[in-house]
Formats: sequence, C-alpha cells, structure tokens
Amino acid sequence: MSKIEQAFALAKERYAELGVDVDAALAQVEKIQISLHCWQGDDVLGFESGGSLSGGILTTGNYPGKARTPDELRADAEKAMSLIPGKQRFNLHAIYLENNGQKVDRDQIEPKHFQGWVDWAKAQKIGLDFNPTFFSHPKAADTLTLSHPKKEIRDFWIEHDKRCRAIANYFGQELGTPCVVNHWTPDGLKDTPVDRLSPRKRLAESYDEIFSVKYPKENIRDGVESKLFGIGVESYTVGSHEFCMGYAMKNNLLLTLDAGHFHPTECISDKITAASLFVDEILLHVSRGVRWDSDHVVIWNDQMRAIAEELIRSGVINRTYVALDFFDATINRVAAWTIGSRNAIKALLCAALEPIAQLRELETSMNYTKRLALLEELKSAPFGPVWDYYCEKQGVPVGEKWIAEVEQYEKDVQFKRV
Ligand code: RNT
Ligand code: ZN
Repeated sequence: MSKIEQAFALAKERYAELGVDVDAALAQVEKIQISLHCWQGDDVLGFESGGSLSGGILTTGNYPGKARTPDELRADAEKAMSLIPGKQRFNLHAIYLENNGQKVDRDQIEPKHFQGWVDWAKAQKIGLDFNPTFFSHPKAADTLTLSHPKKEIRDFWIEHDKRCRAIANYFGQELGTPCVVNHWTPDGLKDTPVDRLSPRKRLAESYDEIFSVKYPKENIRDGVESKLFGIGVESYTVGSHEFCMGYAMKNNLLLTLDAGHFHPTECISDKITAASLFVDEILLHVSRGVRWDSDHVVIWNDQMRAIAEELIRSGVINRTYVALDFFDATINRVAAWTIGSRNAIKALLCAALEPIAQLRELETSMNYTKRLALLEELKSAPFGPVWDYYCEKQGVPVGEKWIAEVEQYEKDVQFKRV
C-alpha cells in the first residue's frame, strides 16, 4: 500500500466513525463536470483579430505566455485539464472563432467557424458550452446592445445570439451532450437614468425574439446571467437580478448565478435553493469577487465552501451546471485554471463528506447544540488524505506536485511565445 493509500484508509475509518461513506462521496463528486472557461487562457481577448476587452469587465496583469491562437489555447487547456481531477467540459465565447484571417462579424458566425473546437472536443471526449459575446465590439460601444434604443443595433445583436444558439445546437448534436449557453449582456448606464423601464422592455423583447427559435433540449440549454454593475456602467444594469430571475422563471430558462454579481456581503449560496424551486436548472459561475466583481481566481474560502455545501446538501447539484468564471493575468494562466478548478472540486468533495442525514435529523429535532458541535468537529476531519487519494485515482498530480509541471510547461512552451 502506498503512503497515500495508507493515509486514505485511516481517513476513511475516521469518516466512517462520523457516519460518512467516503466511497459514496467520491463516486458522487466524480460525476460532477466542471466547465472550464476558455477566457482565462488569453485574458478574454478571443481570435477575431487584434481584440481588446471592453464591456464593464477587466483583466489586469501582463504575465508572459498567454495563448495567441486557437491551437495554443487548446494546448494550454489540455495541460490544465491534465492537472484537474474528474471530467471537464470547455466553455467557449463567440469571439473564439477560427476565421482563417477573414473578417467574420458577430452577425455572420456559423458552426463552421467552430469546427476546430468540435474536432478537438471529440478527440478530448469532452462537451462544449457556449456564450454569445455582447462586448468588445464597436456596436457595443454605447454600453447598450440588446436593449439599445436603435432597432438596427438591437437587430445586429439579436442575429448574433440566434447564430450562437445555432452553433450551440450543432455542438450538442455533434458531441452528444447538451451545450449550455449563457446569455450575459453588459447593458447599462454610467449615470442615473430617468427611464429604467424602457431598456428592460427592449431587452425582454430581444430575448423573446432570440428564444422564439426552439431547439431540442438534448442539444442546448439556455441561461440568463444578471449583474449588479460593471465598470463604466455603475448606475444602472438593464439585466439586473430581478430581471433575469423573472425572465428565467417565466420562460423556463436556466438562471445563471455568478458569485461575483451581487453585493460584496451577499453570497449566492443562499440563492440556490430558493431559485431551485422555480427554475428547473441552474447555471453557476464560480468566481471570486474582491470588493467588486473582480473575477479573482477561485480559492477554497468560506464562500466557495458555502456554495458547495448548499449544492450537495440540498441535492440541487443534480440539476446545476458548474462553470468557472475568473481571469487573472498576473499569474500563469494554466496555473490559474488549475488552482481555481481544483479548489471548486475540493469544496464539492469536502461538502460530500458530511453526515448530512444525521445533521438534518438533528436540525429537525431542534438539537442545535449537537448540530453546531458536529459541524465544527467536521472541519478538522482528515479531508486531505481523501483529496490526495481522489487525485491519485483520477490520474492527476497529488498535492503541490502539479506546480512543477506548470513550471516546466511555461519554460518549454509558454515563455517561448514572443
Ligand atoms: C461578466 C460575466 C460574464 C463574463 C464572461 C466572459 O461579469 O460574469 O459571465 O465573465 O461571459
Ligand atoms: Zn459570469
């Protein structure tokens, strides 16, 4: 028996004393797919040509070695995926098309521009998710897209999103797993509006038009993502939380909850069960806001733990899509993917290692003393050995060993990109 197996065997015994079936927890977590966001690999720039990021979101930092081409991005993603336990999906934005040097505007994209991604996904045996890109474009410069007062601008973006859904349908068809499409518009205003209603009506009408095209559920699922505010659009967000929650519920769509899109003291953990009663499925954007929606790399903090615990305890995990959404250009981007993903999975595994039936019983019988005592004791249960064992079983580096692999990769590959 290896040291990892020995430590695991002892940990398993300890968890059994606490009433936890470790094997069942491992089996549960193994089934959860994490959707890895393409945009951490290149600071949300994409491949349209000479793109720069705008639309209320911001990447800072100039760590060398970012991916400049689809092939480089795929290579980096493969490296990250080899360091993350379990099965992943890959989440693309429309600006990550392969246009062979030709100008293909957003209202002209077709499945063929993403064939390289489909072929790659097939080879990797992974699913693809998708996002229309309503930012970093001259027609988004007024900070309004689907809610723009000018019909021609709205129509341009409606066409864009319709094409995105057609592409997503193609992904689902080709890959045999539904493509989850997240619809986020950065629409908002810098200063206080006098009419908060009309842009919201226009956004709803644009969405109505977009979603009037029906696709089989096996191929595509659509979610709408709200936001509190963005840079340059501090005073008013058209697609606010109430807007998106209302729209998702009324139209039977997924509600996307991004951990960074609420007031800094508000945690999405408490929103999951409430929303789950009124929408069939939820899309999570696991992120970490620092003072604002800064999209820092996800760490294993209280907020991440609370989100994972809610999902697992309630069982809503079975109808939740877990996607990552962060971008940091001050550190190695493959490492950023790896750190954030490993932490999200760590939190889920740790949450799965609770004697939830017992805890629930204590709560129902109002034995809050024992509930609190047990929850606190659980915090020092031997989670580390279980995590290490899980990584080993999944064929990825145990503990800090992955760091050396990224250091080697940046030396051999990323730092040579000049
Ligand atoms: C922005 C949203 C959105 C984006 C990505 C790139 O605040 O969180 O999800 O981060 O679509
Ligand atoms: Zn998001």
